[in-house]
Amino acid sequence: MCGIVGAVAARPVSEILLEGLRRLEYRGYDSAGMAVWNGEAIDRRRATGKVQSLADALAEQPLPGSLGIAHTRWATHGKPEERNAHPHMSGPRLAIVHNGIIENFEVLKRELIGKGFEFTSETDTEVVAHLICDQLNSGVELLDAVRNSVTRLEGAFALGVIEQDHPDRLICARQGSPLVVGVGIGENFIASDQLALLQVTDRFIFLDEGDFACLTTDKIQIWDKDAQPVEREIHQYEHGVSAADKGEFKHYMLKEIYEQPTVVKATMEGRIANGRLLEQAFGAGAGEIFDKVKQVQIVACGTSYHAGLVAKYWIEDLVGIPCLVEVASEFRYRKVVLSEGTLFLSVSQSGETADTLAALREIKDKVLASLTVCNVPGSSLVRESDLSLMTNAGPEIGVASTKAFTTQLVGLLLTTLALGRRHGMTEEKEAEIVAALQTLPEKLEEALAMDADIEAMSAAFAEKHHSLFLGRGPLYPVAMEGALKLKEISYIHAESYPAGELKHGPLALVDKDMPVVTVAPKNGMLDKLKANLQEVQARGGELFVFAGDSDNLQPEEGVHVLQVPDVAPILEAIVYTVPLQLLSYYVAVLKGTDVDQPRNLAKSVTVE
Ligand code: HGA
Repeated sequence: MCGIVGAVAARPVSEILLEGLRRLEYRGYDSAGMAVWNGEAIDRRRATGKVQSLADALAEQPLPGSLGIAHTRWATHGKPEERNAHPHMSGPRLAIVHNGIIENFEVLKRELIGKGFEFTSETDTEVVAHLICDQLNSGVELLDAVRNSVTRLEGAFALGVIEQDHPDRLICARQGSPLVVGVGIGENFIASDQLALLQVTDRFIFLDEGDFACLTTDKIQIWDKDAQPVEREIHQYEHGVSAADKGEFKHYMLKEIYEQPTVVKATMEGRIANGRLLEQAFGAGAGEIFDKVKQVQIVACGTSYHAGLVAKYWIEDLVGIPCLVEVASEFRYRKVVLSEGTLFLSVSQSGETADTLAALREIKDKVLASLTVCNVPGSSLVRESDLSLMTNAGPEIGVASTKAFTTQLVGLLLTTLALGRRHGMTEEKEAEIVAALQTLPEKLEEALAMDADIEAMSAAFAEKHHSLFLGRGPLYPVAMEGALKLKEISYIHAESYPAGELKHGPLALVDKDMPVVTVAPKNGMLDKLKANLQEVQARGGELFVFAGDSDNLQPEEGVHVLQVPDVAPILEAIVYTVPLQLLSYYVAVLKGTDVDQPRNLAKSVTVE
């Protein structure tokens, strides 16, 4: 979602910047722009729509010069119009690009208007340009002017700044939004991610939270959040894998499973600052809407429906308001009765899922507001919903959804926090969940380290025709998702049940040919779950347990136990998904099915 590129070089930079923007297009955006120092002044071009529209504008009126910044915008404050596109300028003097949200922009804007600054856009970003200019006007040196201004900002930002009296400097800062420095020879760059700069360098510095940097053609100076000069390590880019390239992986699905630590981080970036959720990440006016919500109706299909079911546990537990979840193909065709104050929440990878979209169109006028948690900015669901939260998973090529699911869960947990804040969740609770979320990338890495053990375990499934997946609480939808993955790519019949339902029917199916997979974290339900497992064992069923407390669940004849990393309870549903994804992947590989394009299935279900 949206992106920044910047360059300071001895050669013209506009082509480099344009190529960088093209490489960031996959993130989604609604307009693009560029500003370059042309030797006499800072000149700027902006265009709504595709980067190609900007390229056309540049072909007509080029931007020569060797210092520049460029941006693809996904609007949070102000419509996607040319006057709101970045870069934003303060007079002719200074241009900036910004990725993120300035939460206190209204206060700052009033102050700056009071000082005589004129605003030409509706964005939050423009305040940053004028704040810096205000400092410069009172004689503060450029670096200090940027630094002083940044300390006044609340929210999330990655910033690139150029100024006419210092045409040799590219200044940048980050807090909560991604920004990397690309290290060149006699030239240096900034960008929202490495992919944007691979045409000019393969050496990168990852800025830390609160870092501030000044780049010239031959020097990179960095200061940390306490304004202390710091040296940051230069990393060689090694992956050679682009978003739509399998790289070293045998299948897209495996690559996408392995991308999860990175993409869940991307889902949180720009949405969390100083240990708190940024409510405005959902769109303008989100807070006022969340205030009035009395009930949530989630509508989705397939994997996204499972994500919605997990969210129901979170919302009812942590927000304390009712949450209903339904598959879109049912919801759209029946007479639904919704109480006053309903927030319609759609979940979709593509944002084009036909049934979900039809459900939104059907219900839009009968609900308080609509929100979508979606992976494709600019998609129909995003355009037609009042509020949206992008999952930032990047392109998902494998038909069986993996990283889209875990990033949806992160998006839904952020939604839970946003609702919770307006419905009595304490700041401590919010901070506790945010802190847990920040450990998630690392916990997912640990779960991925189970790979070899799961591959070994998969042999037991290759010859089977049926299987059962069990879970309790929010882990029940995780079991549903595990069963769906196995069905989709290995064509083994898999059913999921809340473990407590076993004795009400499915136990009749259990025998030695029915593997039973269980997700069993270390929580209050473990003892109950153990009793359920004994029911299976007593009927000769073979058990495969992904356990949080393997000391308490010992392997024995017919019982296989794999230890899952110890995680905060709120993260269990996300982390326990990973071993189930790996299990279905390895079973499918053993069976020799078409993992990435399973028979009869399509990626984005845009038809009914
Ligand atoms: N809040 C700013 C920047 C949003 C963003 O990161 N877009 O790329 C705006 O609405 O312009």
